Amino acid sequence: MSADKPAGWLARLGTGLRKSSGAITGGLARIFTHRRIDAATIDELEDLLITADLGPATAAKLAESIRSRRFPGDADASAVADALAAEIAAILAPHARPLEIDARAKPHVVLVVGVNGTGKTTTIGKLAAEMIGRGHSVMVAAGDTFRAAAIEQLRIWAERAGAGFHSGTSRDPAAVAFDAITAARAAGTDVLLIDTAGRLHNKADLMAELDKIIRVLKKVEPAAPHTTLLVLDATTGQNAHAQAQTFRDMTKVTGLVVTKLDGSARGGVVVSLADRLGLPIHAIGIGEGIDDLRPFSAEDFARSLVGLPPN
Ligand SMILES: Nc1nc2c(ncn2[C@@H]2O[C@H](COP(=O)(O)OP(=O)(O)OP(=O)(O)O)[C@@H](O)[C@H]2O)c(=O)[nH]1
Ligand SMILES: [Mg+2]
Repeated sequence: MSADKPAGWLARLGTGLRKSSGAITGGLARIFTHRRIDAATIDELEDLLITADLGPATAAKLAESIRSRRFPGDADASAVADALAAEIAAILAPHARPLEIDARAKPHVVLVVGVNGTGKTTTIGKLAAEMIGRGHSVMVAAGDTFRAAAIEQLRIWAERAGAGFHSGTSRDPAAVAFDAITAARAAGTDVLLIDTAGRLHNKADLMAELDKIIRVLKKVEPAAPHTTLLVLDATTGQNAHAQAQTFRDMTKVTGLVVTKLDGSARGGVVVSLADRLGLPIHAIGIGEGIDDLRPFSAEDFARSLVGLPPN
C-alpha cells in the first residue's frame, strides 16, 4: 500500500483511536499531575499500560525506557506522553511495513485468514478498493463457503470496490481457490484476494481446509500464496495473541491487519502484537467504510495512541 496520507486521514486516525488514547491520557494526567517522575509514578505508569492492553512484557519494557530517560524537574504528563510516543514508535517501526504486491506474479495471491468476525471480508473489500485505486487489477474469491451469506457479502464488496468476483459452484473452498487462481492467471489479473471461513467445526477442520487451499494453489503456482494475511480484531485485546499463535501453528502467516481500532479502547494491543509477534503490520482498520483501512505508520499510530497530534 502507498504510504501517502490523504488529507484528514491523520485526524481520522486520532478520532478512531480516541477510546484508546482517552484511557491513556486520562491515566497519565492522574499519575503525573503535581507528582514527580520517580520510581513510584513509573510503576503506576506500567500498570496503566497493562490496563491499556499493551501487555505485561511490553509495558515493563516501556516503563524501563521511561525510567532510564532524564526529565527536567518540572516535567509533567505531557513530557511523559511525548517520551512514551517516541518509545512506542521505536517498538512499532521495524514492523510497520506496507503490503507489497509483486506486479510480475499475475496474480499475486493474498490468502486472508482469521477467526470469525474479525473483519476478513470487510478488509478484503477495503484492500481491493485501495489496490484498484493504485492501478492494480484485482479479483476476489469467495473461499468462505461455510455460510451462504458470506459469498453474497463478498460479492457486494467486490462490486463496491470495482473488483472481479469469483465464487465458483463448489462448496469446496480449495476448488474455488483453484478455479479463481486459474481464472486470474488467464485474465492476467494483478492481485487475487481469497476470503476464507473463520469458523469451522474445530481447529483441525480449519487447518485441513487451509492446508488444502494452499496445496491446490501451489499446483497452479508454487509461490502462491504470496501473502498470508492474518486479520485480528483489536476489541479482543490480549486474546488476539492467542489467535495469532493458533494461526501461526496452522499456516505460514506473513503479515497482519488489525481491525476495529475505532470501536476499541484496546488499541494498545497493536504495540504488544508488534513487539511480541515480530510480524509486519500492514494496515489497520478504523471503521466499516471502504476508505477506513490505511497503511500502518509507526509514528502516527504511536502519537495518536497517547493522544498527541501528529508531528
Ligand atoms: N468499527 C469497525 N467495524 C469493522 C471493522 N472491520 C470490520 N468491521 C465490522 O465487523 C463485522 C465483521 O466483519 P466481517 O468482515 O464480516 O468479518 P469476517 O472476519 O469476514 O467474519 P466471518 O466471515 O464471519 O468469519 C462487520 O460488521 C464489519 O462491518 C473496522 O475496522 N471497524
Ligand atoms: Mg467473512
